[in-house]
Amino acid sequence: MRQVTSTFFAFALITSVATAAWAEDLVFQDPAGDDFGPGSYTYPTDAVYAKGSFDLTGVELVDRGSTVQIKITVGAKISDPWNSKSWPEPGNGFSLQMVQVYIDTTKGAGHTETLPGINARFAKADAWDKVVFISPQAAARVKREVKSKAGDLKGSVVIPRKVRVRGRTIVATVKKRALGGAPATSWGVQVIMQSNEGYPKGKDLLSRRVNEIAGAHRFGGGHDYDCDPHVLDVLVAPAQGGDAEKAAQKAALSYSCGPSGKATKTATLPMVRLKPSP
Ligand SMILES: [Ca+2]
Ligand SMILES: [Ca+2]
Repeated sequence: MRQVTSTFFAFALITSVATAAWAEDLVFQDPAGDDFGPGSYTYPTDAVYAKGSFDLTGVELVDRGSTVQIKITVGAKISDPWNSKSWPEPGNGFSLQMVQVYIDTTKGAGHTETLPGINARFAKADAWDKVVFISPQAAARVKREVKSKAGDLKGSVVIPRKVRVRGRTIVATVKKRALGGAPATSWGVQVIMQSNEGYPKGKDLLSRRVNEIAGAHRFGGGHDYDCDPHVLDVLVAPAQGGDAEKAAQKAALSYSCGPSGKATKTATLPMVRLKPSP
């Protein structure tokens, strides 16, 4: 019996060491100056949209035991010009940004469509299993919006337990269980930089539109129909922030619109993997 017990403990020890070695923090970088979507997008004209606010520069997924911290860093101090704490459902201390973190945890499973309002997709080999929705809006409001606009995906949408701001970084805390496990280098990750829209149009999920001409609260340089990706900045491989990643982003987000305003080519987002999956 003693031998069985000690064998069991030896096994448990090996297993926990192996798990600890496997659980790695994931760190991605993105170049500055590519907050232009497919290359042509411009910020809304209202002065609150400060330069660099939608320019993703870094993403980290950090293992904190029972939770995972997701840190999103941009090229400007995170501000709260619309005083989110005073909203009817008090917000998270910032106003402008909204970020969707798509994660491919399980090879061969998952969704290829993005959340409503984004107008982009993933290839089948890059299908995602979870998306973390990081917004200044109260969790209860996000939950309602997801239920009414993306009901078929709601089991795959993770709403953080806590979202806060530190300088140029938004820090979202999610339950590790909700992601299906600890961050692993075999995961594919893609991060969409968008803008929080408290009065979304149609089926848009709290996202801001990109039009042909920028408006006070509309991005410009895109298309007035839904054939253009409503995405300001994304990650591309190798996610080390090199200049070549700007060109790779333009290629990934390229799209075309038919005469009726329907996409003849939909922007296809790559999953970024730190280590190729086996
Ligand atoms: Ca960037
Ligand atoms: Ca980028």
